[in-house]
Amino acid sequence: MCSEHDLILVNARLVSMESDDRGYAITSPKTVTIQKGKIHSITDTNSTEHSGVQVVDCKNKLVTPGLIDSHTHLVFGGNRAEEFEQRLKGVSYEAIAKQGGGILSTVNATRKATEDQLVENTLPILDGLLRSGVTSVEIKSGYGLTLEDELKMLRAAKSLENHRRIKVSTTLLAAHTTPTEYKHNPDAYVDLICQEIIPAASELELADSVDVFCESIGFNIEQTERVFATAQQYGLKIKGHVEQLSNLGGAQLVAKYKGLSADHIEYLDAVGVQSLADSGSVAMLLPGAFYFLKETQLPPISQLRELNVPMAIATDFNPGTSPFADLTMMMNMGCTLFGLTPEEALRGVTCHAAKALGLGHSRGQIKQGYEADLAIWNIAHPAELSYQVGIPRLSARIVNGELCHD
Ligand code: DI6
Ligand code: FE
Repeated sequence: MCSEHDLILVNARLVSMESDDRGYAITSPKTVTIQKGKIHSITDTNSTEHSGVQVVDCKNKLVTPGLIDSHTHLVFGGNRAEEFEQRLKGVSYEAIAKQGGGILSTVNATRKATEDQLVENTLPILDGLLRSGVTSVEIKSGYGLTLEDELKMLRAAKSLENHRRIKVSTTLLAAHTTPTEYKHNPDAYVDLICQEIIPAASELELADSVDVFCESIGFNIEQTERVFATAQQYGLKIKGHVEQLSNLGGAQLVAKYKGLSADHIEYLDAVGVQSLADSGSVAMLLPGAFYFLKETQLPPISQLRELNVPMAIATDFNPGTSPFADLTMMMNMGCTLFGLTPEEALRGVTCHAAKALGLGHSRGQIKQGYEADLAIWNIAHPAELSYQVGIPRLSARIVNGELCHD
């Protein structure tokens, strides 16, 4: 875990993302004092005279909460460039999966890799995210699909905190797909998940949440519910890959278990939207996968908006459907492809993303008592974060009160 620091920011124009109804509410230049990694005070004085503590003069730059990438599959072996080639010759993602390619080819490469090799493979991808202002990232397992390999992935994910200034939340996604050895008996694989993998991940404190790919090429509703019920028994939080390629009613199941988020949700219907509104779960939008798979079914943004369902945006970085390690690019896609406003996009990678990780009380806003995870930007208006792509706009990140020039 990152150590906790004292720091003082002066002349910081804050975009705190504190309240949902005040727009960006950009402040006049403020002084932010940080003690032991937490925001201690926010005041109007902007003297640079502070003895004994590192002072950063933000020179009236905009400061947002550090961005939170709340849905990724960052750790895996190999890559899938050849499958990309195949898909462009007309073979569908589902057809490739059915032929044993797709996720299963990454499973083979991931099983062969050591924990250290997985970390090595991940660091360049993580560096891409850091350059887009990310200070917290969620990382799922799901390419190991044995007890040992799933735990290896989770350990690799957690150990990234020892290599970079980043906070990692881990999610056990053993129910990503049925491994070949259980092809003829997927229920027995669900038994393994419930009887061995979830208990071990919980006992070793390697996972914060449990996720299931609830889909025709993943797990059906009954199997998904068995995994959710077991996760709940072990005190783990619940997330679901639901209604991505079809509508199986997975979002309602997430809602039934008071899950943190229902993710993808292109095929979410009105009943599903209502269930998320009732349960307080976050709607996780993943425009990278939508774009890369050339999907046409749009998530029901206006209904989600109408019922005030918090919407998060994440990269879904993975080797098959979203090879994009830039969270601000996802903000752009959230706006251009899904019709979000840039303000909604910023909420989607700050306060709502924190909520999707169960961390809304401590991250994703610039607020007294919150963790001092911030991003300082060379921009004049917050909408620029969603507007232009490929221009390095980040001036610096702050993680736990520590200034990082990556
Ligand atoms: N949905 C996705 O888009 C990713 N996983 C999932 O459940 C795809 C993962 C992959 O193709 O490797
Ligand atoms: Fe995903």
